[in-house]
Amino acid sequence: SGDSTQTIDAKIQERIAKHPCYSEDAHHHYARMHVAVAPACNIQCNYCNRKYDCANESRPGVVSEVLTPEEAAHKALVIGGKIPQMTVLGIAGPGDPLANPKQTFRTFELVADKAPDIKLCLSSNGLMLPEYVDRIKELNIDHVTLTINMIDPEIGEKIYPWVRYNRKRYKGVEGVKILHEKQMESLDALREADILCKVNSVMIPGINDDHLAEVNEVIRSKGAFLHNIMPLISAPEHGTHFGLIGQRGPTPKELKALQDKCSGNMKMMRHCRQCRADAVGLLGEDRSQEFTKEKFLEMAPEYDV
Ligand code: CLF
Repeated sequence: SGDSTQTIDAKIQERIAKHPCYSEDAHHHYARMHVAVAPACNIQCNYCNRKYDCANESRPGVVSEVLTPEEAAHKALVIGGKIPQMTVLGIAGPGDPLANPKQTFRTFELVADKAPDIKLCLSSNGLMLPEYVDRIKELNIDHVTLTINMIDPEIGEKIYPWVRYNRKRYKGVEGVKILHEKQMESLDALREADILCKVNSVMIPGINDDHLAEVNEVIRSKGAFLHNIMPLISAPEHGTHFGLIGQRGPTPKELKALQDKCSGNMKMMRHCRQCRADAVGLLGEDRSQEFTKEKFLEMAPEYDV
């Protein structure tokens, strides 16, 4: 594809070399683990059924079991010791990690203290990110994913029925404008802090499919490193609202056409597996059942730097 012809600065190359989502090469060799410590969410997405993950996308299966920071750190250290290719700890849900800042940052602190070589990765809608960017930098969280599905509040209104900000719920376009402003501020803040920012966008046919190329332009101009356009997964059994009213996901061909259209502008991620908030293993491999709470609490962390 056209993506591979783009050269990446050697220093950045080093920062992404062991991150399975940021580097396509790395995903064959390196694994990620998610810990589900963040139950609350501050926005409502029409396409979301709150089983979500890095993408705030809905996936089939059981709802992730929410852990305390202490349990999550224990789990991360157990898994880090057992799976040698484990390089990244991500916090991605099941709500928005920055709507649960105490749990999210405490978990990262506990793990960084014992396993400083594990890379920390955070996924958020960006609503609260400007407030926490200093904390993110201090904790050496070098990878942040923002889920950005629109830059036009009128399109956003079809995706987000409400946004809760500073303890107040804003409905419709009023809420979406706040979300949009905060997402743009987040891109700027991450660029200024030199934190590698990936943007995830969910392609929703008839809603934002024609709009995501503009999103791509804007995030590129604001210094995002990578764009991951993912398909809406809509099936009524996943409980998605759009699924229930007949909203379809894009066909693989439609998705690829959009990714190709954007690939001239910036690097596109094409190997995303839309994982769950408690996924463990190589992308596309789910070993979470080996590390359920019942099981990992019985295992001793054998983490060895
Ligand atoms: Fe997890 Fe997300 Fe970090 Fe990766 S997932 S928090 S950036 S370590 Fe990766 Fe999963 Fe796709 Fe996300 S394959 S859904 S892009």
